[in-house]
Amino acid sequence: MQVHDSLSKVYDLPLFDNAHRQLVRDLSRWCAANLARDEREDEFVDIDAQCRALVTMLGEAGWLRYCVPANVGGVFPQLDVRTLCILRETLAYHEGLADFAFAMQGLGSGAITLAGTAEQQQRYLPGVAAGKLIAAFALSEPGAGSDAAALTTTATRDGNSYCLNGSKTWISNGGIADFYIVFARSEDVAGPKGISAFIVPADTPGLVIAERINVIAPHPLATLRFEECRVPATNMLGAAGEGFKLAMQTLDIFRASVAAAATGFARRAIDEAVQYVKQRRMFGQTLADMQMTQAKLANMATAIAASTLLTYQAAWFHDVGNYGAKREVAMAKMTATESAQKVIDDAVQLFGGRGVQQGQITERLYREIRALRIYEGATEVQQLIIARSLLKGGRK
Ligand code: COS
Repeated sequence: MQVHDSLSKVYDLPLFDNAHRQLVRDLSRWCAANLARDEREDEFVDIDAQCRALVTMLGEAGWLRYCVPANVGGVFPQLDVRTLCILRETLAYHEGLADFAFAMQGLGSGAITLAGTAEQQQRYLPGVAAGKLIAAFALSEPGAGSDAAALTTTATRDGNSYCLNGSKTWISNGGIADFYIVFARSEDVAGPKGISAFIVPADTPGLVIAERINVIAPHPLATLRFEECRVPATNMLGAAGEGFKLAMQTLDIFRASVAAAATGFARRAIDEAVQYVKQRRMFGQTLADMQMTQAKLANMATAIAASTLLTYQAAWFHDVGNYGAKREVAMAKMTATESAQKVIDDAVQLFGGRGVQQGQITERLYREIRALRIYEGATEVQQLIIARSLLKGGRK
C-alpha cells in the first residue's frame, strides 16, 4: 500500500518547514515497517499489554520525544503542534492504538510541559519521552464532562500536603498510567477559578481504579476514585486556582491533534476504498467505472482536504501566529472528526458487506472514529467555543 497517497502534496504548503516534511517521510517508513497489524483478531485481548508495548516501541523509536520540550530530552523548545498533528495523522493512518498511545503520552504530560517547575519536569518528562512512564489526564467526572468547571473532586490543604477526594471517569490510560494529572477543587471559589492541577503518582495510597470501561474501539479506560488520597503540596502544577486554564491550554494543543488523527483515519479509509473499487466488478464493469462511486470518492477526498487544511491552519496559528488559536482549533476538531465519520461510512458503503466484517480495516476504522467526536470536547462543545469567540469579537 502506498503511504498517504490520498493527499501527500499537502506537506508542500508553506505551513510546514523541511523538518516537518522529513518527519512525514521518516515516520511513514517506520509505521509501514513496524505497525503492519492489519489482521487484528487479538484487538480485544489484553489491551493493557498491547498499549504498554506500543508506548515502549514509540519511546524506543524516539517518537515520544516530540511530546516533551527540549530541556528534558524533547526535540523542540516548545511543543510543536504541527509536529504533533503529523505524528497523530500518520500513526492513525496505520494503527489506531498506536495513535492513542502516542496521544495520551502527550495529553497526559502536557500540563507538566506547560506549567511544571524544573523539578517536576525533570522527574516526569524524560520518562514520558522514553516510553518508560505512562501518563494520563484526569479531568472528566461522572457529573462533569462537557461542563468541566462543574467538577467536584476536592483537594484539601493539610500542612504540606493536599488530600484528594472524589471520582474521575473516562480516563484514558486509567489502570496502566504511572501518573495522573488530576484537576480538583482546592480553592474556596465556585466555578473554574477554584480548580487546581496536581500530579498524582499511580501508586499513591487512596487512588483506586474503581472500574475498567470497555468501549467499541478498545483502549485502556477507567473510572478512578480518590479516597483520602494525599500528595505533597509540591505536586501542585502551576498556581492554585489556575488548573482550569491549564486544562484548557493543554486541550487547545491536543484538540488540534484529534483533528489530525481523524484525518489519518479518513485517509486510510479512502485509500482502502480506491484500491477496492478498482478491482471490484459488478454490472459488467468495475465499481470505479460507475459515476455514483466517483461522486462518492470526490466528496470523500474533498472533505479530507478541507479537514486537513483546517487542522494545519489551527496548528500553524498555534505554533507561529502569536495570538490564541482556540477558535481555529475548535473548528478543526469539529470539522475533521465529523467529516471523517462520514468519509469512513462512505468507505464502508463502497465495500458493501465486507465493510462491516470483523477483521476488515473499514470495520475497525468505523469503530475507531466514533469516540473522536466526543472526547477532548464533544462537537457541541467546539460549537460553543467557536460561537462564543465570534460573539466576543476577539481571538482569545
Ligand atoms: N485557554 C486559556 N484560558 C481559557 C481557555 C483557553 N483555551 N478557555 C477558557 N479559558 C479561561 C477563560 O478565559 C476564563 O477565565 P477568565 O474568567 O479569567 O477569562 C475561564 O477559563 C473560564 O472559561 P469559560 O467561562 O469559557 O468556561 P466554561 O465553564 O464556560 O467552559 C468549555 C467552557 C465548555 C469550553 C469547557 O468547559 C470545555 O472545554 N469543556 C469540555 C471539556 C473537555 O474537553 N473534556 C474532555 C476531557 S479530555 S477527554
